[in-house]
Amino acid sequence: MDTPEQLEQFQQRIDNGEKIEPKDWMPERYRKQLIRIMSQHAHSEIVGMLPEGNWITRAPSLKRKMVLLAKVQDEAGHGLYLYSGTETLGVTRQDLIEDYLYGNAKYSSIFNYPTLTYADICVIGWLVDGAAIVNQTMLAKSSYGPYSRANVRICKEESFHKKQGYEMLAKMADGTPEQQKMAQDAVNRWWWATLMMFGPHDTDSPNSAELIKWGVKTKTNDELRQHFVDRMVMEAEAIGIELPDPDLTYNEETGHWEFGDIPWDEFWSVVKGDGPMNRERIKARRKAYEEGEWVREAAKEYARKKRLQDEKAS
Ligand code: FAQ
Repeated sequence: MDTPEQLEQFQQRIDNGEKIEPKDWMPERYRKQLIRIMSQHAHSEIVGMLPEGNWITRAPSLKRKMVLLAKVQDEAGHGLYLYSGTETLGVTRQDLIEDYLYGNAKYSSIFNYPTLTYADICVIGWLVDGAAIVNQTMLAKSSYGPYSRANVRICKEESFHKKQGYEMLAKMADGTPEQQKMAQDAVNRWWWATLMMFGPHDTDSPNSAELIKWGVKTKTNDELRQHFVDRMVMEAEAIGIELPDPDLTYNEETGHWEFGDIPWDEFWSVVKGDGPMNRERIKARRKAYEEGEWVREAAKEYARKKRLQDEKAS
């Protein structure tokens, strides 16, 4: 049981801006919330390789193929830092992955949409990585040391991802009428789904207040979404792309762009497993996990033999 004194001292550390490290005392609920958010983030990075991986063999040039390969590989790396970070909270990677593949653990709604043309790859870089950076720059200031440090590194890489997506989209938007149409069509399909990545409105977000009190999140879902929209309006305009929202209006008083209603029914349907690609994504991940069993076994055996050898040698 967490005592009131322990909770008070813990809150004091958070309010002083100290980082909490794995061996420090923490409330059980703080540990549980971190496991939830960090593992959801890790699963998202891994499943997020699928929509883009779909286009590696069909990239339009060798240069684009190399960039996309590097990007997808970076996402795998992010998943690995995040699983390692989550393991510092006393859970095993295997349990986390199995909870996601055969249980109830969530991953980001955004990866349950299909990538229909190469313009979708440009838009994932620009919008999806762009949204991820806004969210994860905030998480880089998180109170939990390992999560904060993982996000610092992730954001550096995501920043390259966003730039390559924006550069490709700018080229397409300045290309032939067919390319311009492809670029606009991809933005039209991904815009609302990207706004949903930030999670429900603050009034419908059961976790936000607690996460903010404990410094895991330092901004709310709506604050981050607004920051993202304000940036994207300028970036879209600069390359001649229209955002598919007739209600986008600049409010002189607040200095922010107001936007239309987000289709929340669609969001909750995707979160509950009924999005366009949910079943296909989970099937692909289960197949990879089950077919990789022998690799995990071989790695474990190698580590066991190496440990025995090292013990003998010392
Ligand atoms: N999708 O109370 P809140 C990336 C759930 S990585 C699915 O507001 P919270 C890199 C939420 O879990 C993208 N479920 O929750 C990349 C909760 O359910 P629960 C992933 C969602 O935690 C780029 C319920 O709704 N990033 O893109 C979503 O305070 C390109 C109520 O919500 C992270 O995971 C959603 N969008 O805020 C890779 C960052 N939103 O668990 C490849 C870490 C909400 O109570 C290519 N996570 N839910 O049953 C976070 O920042 C937060 O967890 C939020 C949600 C903001 C996602």
